[in-house]
Amino acid sequence: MRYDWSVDEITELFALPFNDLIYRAQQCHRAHFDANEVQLSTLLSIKTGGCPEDCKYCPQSSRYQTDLESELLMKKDEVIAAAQRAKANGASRFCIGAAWREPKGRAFEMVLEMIRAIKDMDMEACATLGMLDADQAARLKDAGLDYYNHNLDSDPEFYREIISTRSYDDRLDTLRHVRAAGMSICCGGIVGMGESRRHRAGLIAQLARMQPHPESVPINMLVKVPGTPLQDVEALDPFEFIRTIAIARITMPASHVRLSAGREAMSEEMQALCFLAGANSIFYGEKLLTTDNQAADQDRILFEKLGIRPQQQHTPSSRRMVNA
Ligand code: SAM
Ligand code: DTB
Ligand code: SF4
Repeated sequence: MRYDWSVDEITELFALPFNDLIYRAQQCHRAHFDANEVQLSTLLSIKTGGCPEDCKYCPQSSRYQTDLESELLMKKDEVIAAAQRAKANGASRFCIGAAWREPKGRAFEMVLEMIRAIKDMDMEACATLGMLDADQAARLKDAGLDYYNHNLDSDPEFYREIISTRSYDDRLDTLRHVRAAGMSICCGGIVGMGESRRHRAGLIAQLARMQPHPESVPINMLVKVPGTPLQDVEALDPFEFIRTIAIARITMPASHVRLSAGREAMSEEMQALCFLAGANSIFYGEKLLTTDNQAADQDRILFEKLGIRPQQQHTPSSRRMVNA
């Protein structure tokens, strides 16, 4: 496994003929995974909108006028019911998200209870709650959390054009706390925000230089939400998105690369090319956090056409014993 990828080297991968790039990605993919298996994660926004941060892509920032209604923290019973539905539909991981800069006080305690309840249902649990300190990371681990999602979003240079209220180093600090607490990391970014190819290479280099690599790497295509500053940004060429997936696969060969936000606007053929390029995880269910996702029925039809199987759940009881 390599952890020394340079931005130049990754830029060279971007410049390969498409067929050569996809062939290399398939070879890496097949060396580490069953190429016909895709992991399914279902998202739930447990605290929607009203976020103090200024991420220019995000409908949940209180700074932008979007159609989104802010909501209070969900009740534990509602979260359990949603997790049960996700499990019944075949998802192996349930991921709860909150529009916070960081978790605080009583709300954090309630999230810990939600995580314990999800773990009691024998599902993998993931959360994305903003920045964490070392103590919060340890408490999430103690509650049974398997994965923490915290994205780098872009390379350090382009990042400054997208977010001013939280630094790149703040993000790296949170990721260090997650790792030190013994949780798996889900970390990726967004493309299609008007960044250059060099910036995309810089994002992949940041992720691929993490040692160990993030276990999950979500590659999001920007969902352009009216009212956000990025609402009118020029669309990214679909092949450039597929190349980004392929390069994530080549540079982080044993990680799950997730074809994440933006699937609703992608053709079946484009999604199939993403799977061919090495994507082996998706968000599954009608909604992402606040925007629409491709319907589960359509996913089932697409999987059938492509002969793809959902990845079976890990044996959670053995995992719990490891965590104990
Ligand atoms: N508030 C927490 C934080 O940002 O750390 C957690 C939730 S936040 C919504 C999780 C991630 O969703 C962001 O880091 C970003 O990568 C992704 N995201 C948000 N809005 C998006 C959009 N319009 N298109 C694609 N991805 C988006
Ligand atoms: C990730 O990388 N993408 C997900 C999840 N991690 C939390 C979120 C996508 C959000 C898309 C916009 C929305 O639905 O609000
Ligand atoms: Fe807040 Fe997260 Fe949205 Fe940024 S991405 S505005 S931190 S909810």
